[in-house]
Amino acid sequence: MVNLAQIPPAGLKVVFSGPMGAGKTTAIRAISDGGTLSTEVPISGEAMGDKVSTTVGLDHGECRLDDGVTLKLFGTPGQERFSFMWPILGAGAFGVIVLVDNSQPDPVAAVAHYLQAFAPHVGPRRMVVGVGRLDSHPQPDLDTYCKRLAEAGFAVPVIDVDVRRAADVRLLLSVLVSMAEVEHVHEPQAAASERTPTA
Ligand SMILES: Nc1nc2c(ncn2[C@@H]2O[C@H](COP(=O)(O)OP(=O)(O)OP(=O)(O)O)[C@@H](O)[C@H]2O)c(=O)[nH]1
Ligand SMILES: [Mg+2]
Repeated sequence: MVNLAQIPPAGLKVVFSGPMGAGKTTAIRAISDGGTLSTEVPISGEAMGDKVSTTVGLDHGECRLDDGVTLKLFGTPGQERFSFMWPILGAGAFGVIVLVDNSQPDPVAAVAHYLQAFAPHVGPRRMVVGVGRLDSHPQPDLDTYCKRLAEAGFAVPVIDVDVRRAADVRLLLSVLVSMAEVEHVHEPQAAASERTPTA
């Protein structure tokens, strides 16, 4: 795991992003240890299944991984008209989790769009992708994601998730934190000089 001595007492800031309805708010609610902050308003257009509200500011929650690492979780709005919030929330982040709903049109392109937007804040090795609804919508499959994202310059882990389940969200977060340890082992100089972000 990540070097605990380098983690600031306030914890590591992790951002959940991805398109509208991908499950950012759901994921933060599923995993947070205490209460969460949400900025939801009713969806003005057609409802998306059982989803009746959308984030217009941010989500916030906090959780502690099994190894004691505290994570401060921030969710972005998915709608492009609120994209001004993305760099605000991405600033100083340790890592980013991009969620996507596989039932939506061209979800791989959507993921690439969000990876592109957040890479300047965290670098390509601090991002993980969670794909939802693969059970009901198996295409594109995870291999297709990995191949197309690698072609776009993003060699990131891509994981099958149901963000309503805390265990799945915990897995995404654990993989993200573990990636920092890989950096640490293989790039000691880079790891030593990297920032130790807080919220
Ligand atoms: N059936 C099914 N529903 C899911 C799954 N994952 C998430 N959902 C549902 O999808 C919806 C996701 O909504 P939100 O969590 O509000 O999505 P969001 O990404 O925060 O959306 P915005 O804030 O509008 O950008 C919720 O109603 C979840 O219950 C899944 O794997 N299967
Ligand atoms: Mg939301």
